[in-house]
Amino acid sequence: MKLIFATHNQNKVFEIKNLVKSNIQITSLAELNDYEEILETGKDLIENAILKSRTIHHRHQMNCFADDTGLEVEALNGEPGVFSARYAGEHGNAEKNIEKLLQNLKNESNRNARFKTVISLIIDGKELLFEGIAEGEIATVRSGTGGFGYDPIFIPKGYSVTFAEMTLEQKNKISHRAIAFYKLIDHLNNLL
Ligand code: ITT
Repeated sequence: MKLIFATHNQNKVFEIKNLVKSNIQITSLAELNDYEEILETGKDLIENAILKSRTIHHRHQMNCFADDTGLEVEALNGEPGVFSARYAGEHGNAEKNIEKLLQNLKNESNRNARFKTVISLIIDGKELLFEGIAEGEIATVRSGTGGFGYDPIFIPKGYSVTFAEMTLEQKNKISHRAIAFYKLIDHLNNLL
């Protein structure tokens, strides 16, 4: 089975390709030479995930899925949430996004946060949604060089290290994206 992963974020492609077995072939937009921007104008993660999957399905007429992910911080009433990629203004500038988040949480003792991923799958004309959540805390300083985005400041619940200090295999056992993606895989396995 072939599926396009509707993302321009190569870190996400890397994570997901590491999770799949050989019965599913994931094609990235880069492999299709598709670098055209997909507007993320939805009001929440669900709307944005659907926007991305529908755009790419329309463009390539192939089964596909998209992931929209947000970091929800309790003390900031769920911010940055749907604005996670452009929290500090510029899309995908992880360094500045982390800086702004740490600044906004300065002197805050409630560091509870969670990553939420919504995956929108379009398969044989049907649309389905899958969700994955990873609970955790925001560290006071950055640690680690692995992963991407907010990983250097996110400590998953039950651990004392950040996602960025874990190997890809460790992050993929517990991450929001992996949890949502395993639900998608389960669904596909039932179809096969
Ligand atoms: P696409 O829309 O092309 O998929 P994107 O990077 O814009 O790529 P999102 O809209 O889902 O992706 O933005 C979510 C942002 O949240 C992303 O830019 C990262 O900074 C961050 N993020 C997403 N997944 C993450 C993860 O597993 N670990 C750390 N940060 C993550």
